[in-house]
Amino acid sequence: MSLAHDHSSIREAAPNDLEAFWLPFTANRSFKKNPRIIAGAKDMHYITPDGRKVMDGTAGLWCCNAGHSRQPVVEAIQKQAAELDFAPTFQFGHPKAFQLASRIAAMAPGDLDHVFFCNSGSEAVDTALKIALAYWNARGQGQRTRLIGRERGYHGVGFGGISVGGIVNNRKFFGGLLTGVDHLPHTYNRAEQAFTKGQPEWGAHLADELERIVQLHDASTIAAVIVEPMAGSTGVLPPPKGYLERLRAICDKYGFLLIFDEVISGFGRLGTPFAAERFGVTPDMITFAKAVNSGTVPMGGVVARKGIYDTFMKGPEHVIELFHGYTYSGHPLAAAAGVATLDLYRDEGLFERAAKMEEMWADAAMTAFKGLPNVLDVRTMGIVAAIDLASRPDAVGLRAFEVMDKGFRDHDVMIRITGDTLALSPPLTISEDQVGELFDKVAKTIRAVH
Ligand code: PXG
Repeated sequence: MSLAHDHSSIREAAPNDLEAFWLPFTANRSFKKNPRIIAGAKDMHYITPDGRKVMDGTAGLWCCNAGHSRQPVVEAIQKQAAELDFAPTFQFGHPKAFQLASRIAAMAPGDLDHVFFCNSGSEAVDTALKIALAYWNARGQGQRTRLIGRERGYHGVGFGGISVGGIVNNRKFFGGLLTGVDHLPHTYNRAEQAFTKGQPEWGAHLADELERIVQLHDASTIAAVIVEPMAGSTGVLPPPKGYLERLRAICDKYGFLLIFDEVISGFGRLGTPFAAERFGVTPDMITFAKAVNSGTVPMGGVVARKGIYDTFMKGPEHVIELFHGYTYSGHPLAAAAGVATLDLYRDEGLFERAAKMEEMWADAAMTAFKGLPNVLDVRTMGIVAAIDLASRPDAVGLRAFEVMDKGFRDHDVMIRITGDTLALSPPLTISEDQVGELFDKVAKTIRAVH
């Protein structure tokens, strides 16, 4: 192949051909007929190729908690790329990964003191599940292999995550999944909970279903229970009052490890560093990703309690204690972005700001959306709001899809959807005026879609 030919094929292929990129979790054919392209971002806004400012109602995908393209984070990434682009963390280390781990451990409650890095929420979940299994092995209880998840749970898209997860479409096409998994029931009941701000009163008893699962499988076979403290992806389900406490108590009774998947709830989304702190329930492991560096460079991780880490730290000292890790675990760019982002969160008091704004956010959401056409429920928690729309009988998901599409094209707002639920989770830098503007745009869009 001649060089000239090479060049022309590159020219032909880029930048206007949308075919090659198979978009994730996207209706590809519809998108490619009429794409929604984003070319830039700054603070609270995305910018389209024709220069239109679109308000980011979703912090990207729940990740840009500090707002977009913040100067200190941009500079930290640039500086790191010039100084140390990559270094292995298998048998070597570099300063930023240690720094970031210490910072995260300090933010996590109790003796959640050790941080294992990976590159996404999905990897974080697989890592936590593997640590749980290996932990019981190390303790001579290798028969504890069962993993308990929850209906409607989202734990990413790895085989471990979809196995313990409870989103039907994420599971049903992908074969037999992990064996030895069982599920708690989800906690949503519209008749009991509709239009609740924060934690619903009804539903704590659903944690007792773990006792039923114990009766079926026996406690000696169960390694860990994993839940999102506030279910996010399924459409935002705050935990019923007392639910997480009961789950913790039952796990303690039988010795199960309790894993909180905080990929969405971590880093200020609920007004505290982790949801564990907000709910006053300390899990044995926390998974995180997304907002650890405000979504700038792929990164995820697991924070484990001291007792878990210590269990592995035995035997000959030259022998690897946990046979697990990723080439990019603790990648320098991701770690540098993480340290700079945590500085921003601290210096701007963004978590405290979110906590203070929560009441106003919740009141404004109820005022803006309750009573609009097709709205069946509104839920809020931290700086998160979800709006359930009635499904069209012949096309589940289409009404929300049209709201998302119209919001972007006609009302300059980015909205996230799952089924017929709209989810809002803007950067934590949002001002009170911008909350009003955001809800106004979304309400107008809901009214415009029939
Ligand atoms: N756990 C939880 C609780 C999540 O919310 C993951 C794991 C997986 O993370 P990665 O980085 O592998 O995607 C997630 C991801 C949405 C939405 O709109 C939510 C996620 C991702 C994309 C969209 O609800 N959550």
